[in-house]
Parts: sequence; C-alpha cells; structure tokens
Amino acid sequence: MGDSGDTVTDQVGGLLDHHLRAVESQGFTIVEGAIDLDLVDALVDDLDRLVRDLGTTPADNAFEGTRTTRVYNLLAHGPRFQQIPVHPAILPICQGVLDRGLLVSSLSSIDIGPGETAQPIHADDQVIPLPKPHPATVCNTMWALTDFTEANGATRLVPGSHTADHSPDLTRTYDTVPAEMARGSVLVWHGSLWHGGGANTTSERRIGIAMNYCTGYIRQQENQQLGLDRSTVARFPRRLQELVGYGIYRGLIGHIDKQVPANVLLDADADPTLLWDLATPSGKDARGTSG
Ligand SMILES: O=C(O)CCC(=O)C(=O)O
Repeated sequence: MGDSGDTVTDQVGGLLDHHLRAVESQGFTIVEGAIDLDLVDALVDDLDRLVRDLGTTPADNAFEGTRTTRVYNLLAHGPRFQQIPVHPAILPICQGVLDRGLLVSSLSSIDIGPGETAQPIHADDQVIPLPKPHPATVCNTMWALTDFTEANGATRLVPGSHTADHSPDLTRTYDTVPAEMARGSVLVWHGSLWHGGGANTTSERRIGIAMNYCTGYIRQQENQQLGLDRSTVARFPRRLQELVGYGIYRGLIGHIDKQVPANVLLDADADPTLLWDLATPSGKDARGTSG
C-alpha cells in the first residue's frame, strides 16, 4: 500500500520500541494519557446520545454481557469517531505489531454497567483456523473513556498467553490481571492474548471503545466496505479510506481491475502500481527497454 497525502504524525516517539517490546513479550501494553480528555468527554457524550437515538439495549448472551451496552460500526455514526482509527499515539504501535497495510477490523463501544459479570476469557483471533502460536493477524485496543479499575470491570488479561499453542476454553476460568488505567489511556494487545471484560461490582459504568485492527490479508470482523455508505467514506481522510479497505495490500490484495479501490470508487488518485508492474518481462531491464 503506498503512502498517501494524509499520513499520520507519530506521537509515540521514543516510546514506540518500548510498547512493541511489551506486546511481543507479555502480549499487551498500556499507553498512559494517550487521548486528550476533551476528546474523551466528547466521545462519552456522543455515545450516550447514540444509545438514546438508536434505542440500544444490552444483549442477552454471556459473551456480549447482559448489562453491557455496545454500539457497533461507529464510523457510520458521525465524524468524531473518525479520529479513533488514525490516532497518532496508537496507530503507529498497531502498525508496528501488524504492518502499515493493517485494516480497521471493528470499532465499537463497550459500556459495562453495574452488576455485569465477567466475560468468558477468549482470544480475539480464536476463530481464525491457524496453528498457534503465530504472528499477530489481529491487534486490538481498548480506549478507556472512564477510569478502568478492577472493581468496575477493567479488561482482564492472561499475560504471556499470546504465545500459547492453543486458544482458551470459553467455559473455564483462568488466573488474570486487571488492566487498570486512567481515563484517556489505551490498552493495546496482540490478538492471540487471552482476555475478557471484567465484572462490574460498582455503581458506576465502565466505558471503553474497542478499536480493533487486523492485517490487510484477512477478513475484517465488521464489514467496513458494505457497512459504511460510500458517500461517508468519500469524506474520510485518505489514510482512513485505506484503513477501512479502499487501498490495496502490498500492491496486490484488494485491487479492482488493477486499480486502487479508492481511485475507482471515490475519485481518489492513489498510485495504482501493482506488484505485477514491478516484474520485468524477460529480455527487458527494469525500465522496460529491451536489453
Ligand atoms: O470490555 C472489555 O474489556 C473486553 C471486551 C472484549 O474482549 C470483547 O468483547 O471481545
């Protein structure tokens, strides 16, 4: 995938290596104070308004929870959410775990209400039929819009479990640690890490946004190309258009008639060079002239 006009300025700076090493060794890292608190407050307001407008109520299964309110496909619900996938303090870490051709896999809110019980421990790549351990195909993040504490349902983690040769059994309990973090911090993890939402024993809500990425060569969990109106995507910055699937991965995967989808569908002007174009016919040099 070629670079585009809307590149993301890296705000992780010298800490990038630290975070990448933590994801490699323990399966996760916490980026403290990553998100401006004005944005955090605005996102909470937007989510509360959305839940009212959409009439969203908790699901009725152990996985999503029975006292947990989730809104999916957030990029369809207003420009503020567009800031999340491209956030300069977080995207460079996820690009380091996957690569620059990564995609938005899903973007949803997870508001764990008082009285919610712990979610089954799982790995987010559990349905992908690859032998484990394997390089990350998924890199997920949890934005803390409230403080995350052990008591209010902070995400529970099994450190180091991303290197296990199997996924967890959803019916079992495991020794876990809570990812406690202050509002505005972000938890980033390798998609094979065993984890789950915690029980909320307080009277307050634990509000998070699950910003999940996958590699450019597997299927996104939420179908971004069909789930977002093309007119909405046309207004996205170029980098976000690539992240939802309107680019091509490594000059090949996802093309339409040898064109970058954004060029065909959104009137963009990305470099359409395909990997094939770089292969020289026998008897010619790299400039295409006969030798
Ligand atoms: O809410 C959380 O802390 C984790 C949620 C989660 O892992 C999931 O729903 O897949």
